Amino acid sequence: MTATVAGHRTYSANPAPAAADARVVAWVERMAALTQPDQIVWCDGSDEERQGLIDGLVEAGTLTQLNQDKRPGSYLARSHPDDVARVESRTFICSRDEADAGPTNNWADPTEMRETLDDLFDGCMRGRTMYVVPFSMGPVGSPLARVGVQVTDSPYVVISTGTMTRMGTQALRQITPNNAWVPAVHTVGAPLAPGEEDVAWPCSDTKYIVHYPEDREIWSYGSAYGGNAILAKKAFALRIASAIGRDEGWIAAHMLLLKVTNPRGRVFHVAAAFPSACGKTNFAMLQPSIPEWKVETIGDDIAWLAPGADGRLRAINPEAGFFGVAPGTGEDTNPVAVDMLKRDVVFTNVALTDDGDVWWEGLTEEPPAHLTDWRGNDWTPDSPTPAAHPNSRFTVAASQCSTIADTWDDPAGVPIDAIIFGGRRATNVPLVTEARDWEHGVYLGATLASERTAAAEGTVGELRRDPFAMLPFSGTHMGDHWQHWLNVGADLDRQGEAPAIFQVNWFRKGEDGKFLWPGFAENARVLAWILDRVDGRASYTDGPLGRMPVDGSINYSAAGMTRDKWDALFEVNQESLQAEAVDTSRFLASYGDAVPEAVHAQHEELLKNLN
Ligand code: GTP
Ligand code: SPV
Ligand code: MN
Repeated sequence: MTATVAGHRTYSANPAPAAADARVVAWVERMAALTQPDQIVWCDGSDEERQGLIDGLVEAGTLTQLNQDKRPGSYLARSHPDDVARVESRTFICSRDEADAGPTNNWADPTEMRETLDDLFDGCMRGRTMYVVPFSMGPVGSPLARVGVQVTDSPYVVISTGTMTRMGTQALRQITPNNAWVPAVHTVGAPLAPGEEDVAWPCSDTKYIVHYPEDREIWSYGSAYGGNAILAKKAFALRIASAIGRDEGWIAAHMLLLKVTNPRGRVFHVAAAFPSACGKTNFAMLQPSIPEWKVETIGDDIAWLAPGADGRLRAINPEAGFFGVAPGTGEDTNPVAVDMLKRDVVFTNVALTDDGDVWWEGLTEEPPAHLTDWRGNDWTPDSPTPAAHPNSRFTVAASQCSTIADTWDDPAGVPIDAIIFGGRRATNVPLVTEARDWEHGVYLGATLASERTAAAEGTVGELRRDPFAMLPFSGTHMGDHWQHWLNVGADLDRQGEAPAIFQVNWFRKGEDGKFLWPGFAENARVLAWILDRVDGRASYTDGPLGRMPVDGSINYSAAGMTRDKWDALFEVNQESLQAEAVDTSRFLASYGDAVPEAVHAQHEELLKNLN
């Protein structure tokens, strides 16, 4: 059956499944009338549906099937060379009041933005199929889970969302007349004229990733890459969720989640916030160099933290898969990931070997003699550019991870014992410090800084503030986000259940410009100290930046470290810390009166400690 819509295009009438809530059906019809796709497909999340989409993508040239003996069920996608990472400059928080977006977000008036987008989306899906993709963030039916529906004209985005979320009919059934759901509209922004040949990676030079925090609504135009397009992830689970969480008393965090069992059998759960491409996936899949400690994976990118009925902070991983950075993933750095990527993976922008397998910088020490690079060009080890794009990624189901914890999808979440903040810091920040209390911990999170990576546009290596590793992901004023952390912590504290907070830095460099700390598996020694602190077993010494391990409480020589290097990792350089504190004063001033009193007080305390 076809129906006539705006203009003179026709499309199959909305074939909504019986499970669909009337509001969803009406919204899909409105979106179809605006974007004018040739047809509408409601996704059920079945294996057959996924395979059908993949077959279509192979035919369209978007995906290349890899050598099925080497990588069964796996495919390579090559994006348009200008569509390779998140675009922070085109990401908008359109709160009604500009002050609610804060100084760190791009803001636009929601009424004006809606007009702009209505024009832009008018007919944007012509010649394409609109997929309706219902999804649950968090275990289906969990009180901590939230649901959304994305419409998209990108089958690549559909299969990615299928891996990254609980997608399909089960999620759709969660939307009933009285509960909230998040609508997300996505287009690659490349309508096809009748008979026009498609390209392998349709996208547009014009890009908008727009959030309406009060309406809990997302609109994205022009990109098919990662967080720009898989709207369940950063747009929903962080930006919109941070606004929902602020109103409902829970926290959306850019954090990995770990389950750790100590040698005495005590189980801990840890949440850690590191900025993009700063080691969350690595830490989430840590294989401890101290084998008496067991580390299991719960999540690698996003955590939703909610105070539980028992007074403890509980966490779920709202995702169901990993969209991980490929370069740097090798047997030495992340053997769990290497093993996880043996089958059923979609790789994007990595290099192709001559025998139909994948390669990226860091997978093996020796690069193959010949490759096809991420742009599809011949590549040899002499080539001046990397074979894989620095932000090339793998998309894989969490269930494929050999270290996934049996509780990773517990609908009740897991209780958090320790919170860690970390960044890429060549100087100043010690290997590990413990905050004196929750307010000091919030100060460490609020003033977090890190060197930029390839995960978004911008100059790699440039130091910038990335409070709570949420700079690109907050749907609220960042100052409100800090206050929210303080409020949640104060409640936990009253019940004596506030998790301890720590700061780590795997990336401090020596005078030779090399990393001082071996990192990766050896990070387990730091994690063990952290959890021994929580367990009341490890001693500390007070420093101006917080509590540090006493001599002998971390066996650094077993990690191959010299005494000199170890001391350098904890060096407190008064002069350069004072310079950083001056910068922090400026940073806090840029937030005006939105800085919580407790954050100011912590800053004053640091200034005092440094004198
Ligand atoms: P997003 O998915 O972008 O949010 O990032 P992520 O934090 O999950 O990033 P990921 O774990 O993929 O970070 C990868 C980068 O961090 C690679 O360049 C790794 O080599 C580097 N890395 C991870 N752990 C360590 C470590 O302990 N030491 C050093 N030196 N580098 C590390
Ligand atoms: C990040 O940039 O922090 C990511 C990748 O996790 S993306 O989903 O593209 O935002
Ligand atoms: Mn991330």
